[in-house]
Amino acid sequence: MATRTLVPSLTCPHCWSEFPPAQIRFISEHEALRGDSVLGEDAQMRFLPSRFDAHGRAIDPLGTVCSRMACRRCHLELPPSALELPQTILSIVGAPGCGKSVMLAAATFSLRSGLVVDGLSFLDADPTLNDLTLELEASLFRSSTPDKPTMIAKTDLSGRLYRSFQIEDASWSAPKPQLFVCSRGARRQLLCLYDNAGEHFLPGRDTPHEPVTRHLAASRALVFVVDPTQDQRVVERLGGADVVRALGGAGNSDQRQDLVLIEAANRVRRLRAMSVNDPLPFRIVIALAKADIWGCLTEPEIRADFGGVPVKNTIAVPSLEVLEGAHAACVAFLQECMPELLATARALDPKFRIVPFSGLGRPPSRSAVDSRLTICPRDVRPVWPAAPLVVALSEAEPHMFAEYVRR
Ligand SMILES: Nc1nc2c(ncn2[C@@H]2O[C@H](COP(=O)(O)OP(=O)(O)O)[C@@H](O)[C@H]2O)c(=O)[nH]1
Ligand SMILES: [Mg+2]
Repeated sequence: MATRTLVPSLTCPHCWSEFPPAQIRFISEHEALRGDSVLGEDAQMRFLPSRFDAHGRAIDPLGTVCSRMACRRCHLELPPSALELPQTILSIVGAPGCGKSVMLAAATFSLRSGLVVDGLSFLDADPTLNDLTLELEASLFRSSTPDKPTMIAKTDLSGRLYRSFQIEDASWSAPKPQLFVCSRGARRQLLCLYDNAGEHFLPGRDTPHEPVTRHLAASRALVFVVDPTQDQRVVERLGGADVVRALGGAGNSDQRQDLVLIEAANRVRRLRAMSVNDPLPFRIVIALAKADIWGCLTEPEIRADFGGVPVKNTIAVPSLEVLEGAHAACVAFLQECMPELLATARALDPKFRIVPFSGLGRPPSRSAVDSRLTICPRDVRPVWPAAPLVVALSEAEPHMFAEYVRR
C-alpha cells in the first residue's frame, strides 16, 4: 500500500476550526448507528476510531468498516484530500447582484476544461459536496436545453446552501464550501470557495452563531467583485438606468460598494485580532464584473483581444502583460467614475490588483413574459471568467502561478 503524507494540521472548510489529522472523526456505516450528537438524529454517528482494518480504515463500534471522514468540531464531512493537501481559501465578497454567482459558475466551469492556464488541472475534491457549483454550472454552461433562456437564481440567505449543526446547546449555520483539487507540475492544492449572498457582507449581517462570512478569518486572498453598473456615474455615461438595466446591469446606486469593502476589511481585522495599523494579511483583487456592459468606457476598451492581442480562446487567462494593461485601464476608469472605491482599495492594500471580466460575455435579455433577465446557454461566451481567481491564487501561491506574479 502506498504511504500517505498528512498535513500537520487542517482547517475545517465548514466551521474553520483547526486540528491535527489524528483528531479527525469517522462517519459510522452500520445502520444501527444512526443519530449524531452534533448533526441530529438523521445523521450517521461520528466517532474517534480506536480499531482499524489491515488497510488502515476505521471500524465503527458495531464492526462495520468506514472510510468517510468528518470534522472534529462540526462533524460535517471532509473529503479525504483535506488530510493530505494544503488548503487555500479564497473569499469572494461583493454587494448583492454584482455577479458573484455568475463568476463562480463561469470560473469553475472554464477551469475544468483545462484551457484556462497551461498545465493546470482542476477537479472536484468530492462531487457530492460540490453540488452547489455543479448546479450553478448546469444552468448556464452545461444545459441539456441550450436554446432555452435561463439565469442563475439569486443566492439564498439561508436554506439549502447552508448547513446547521449543534454544539453545546447552540445552533450554528455555515455556508457550504466548494472544494477543488488544483494541480500543476508537482504542486497540489485544495482550493476552497464559498458562494455567499451579497447581503451577508452588509454591515451587521454576520452574527456569532451564523458565521456566514467567517472564512475571512482563514482566507489567503480577497476577491472583491465590483459591478460598475451599480454606480450612478457609470450609468449616466452608458445612457441611463433603463439602458443599463436592459443589459443585466443594476442601473441603481442604492448600495455603496466601497462600504462593503471596508466592512469586509474590518471583519478580517476583527476575526484575526489585528490592529487597525496592521496591513491586511492578504492581497485584494478587485474583480470588475459585467465588462460586456461598461468595457466600452475604458481606454483602450476592455475586450477579449484587449491591447490588440488576438485570442482564439476567450476563457484563457491572458498574459501578465495584458493583465497589467487592463489593470491600468481600469484604474483610470475608476479614477474617473468611482474614485472613492479606488481610494478605499488603495488605502487597504496599496498593491491591490484589478482584473476585469465578463461571466456571460454578452448581455442577457429581458423576457417579454415576466420581465426576468435571461440568456440562452448557447449564447454564453465568458471573457476571462477565471482570471480574477487565478490572479488571487497567484498572490496566495506564487510558486504555482509564477507567470502571473507581478515583477
Ligand atoms: N451583462 C451581464 N450581466 C451579468 C453578468 N453577470 C451577471 N449579470 C447579471 O447580474 C445579475 C446578478 O448576478 P449574480 O451572479 O446572481 O449576482 P450575485 O448576487 O453577486 O451572486 C444576473 O442575474 C445577470 O442578469 C455579465 O457578465 N454580464
Ligand atoms: Mg449570488
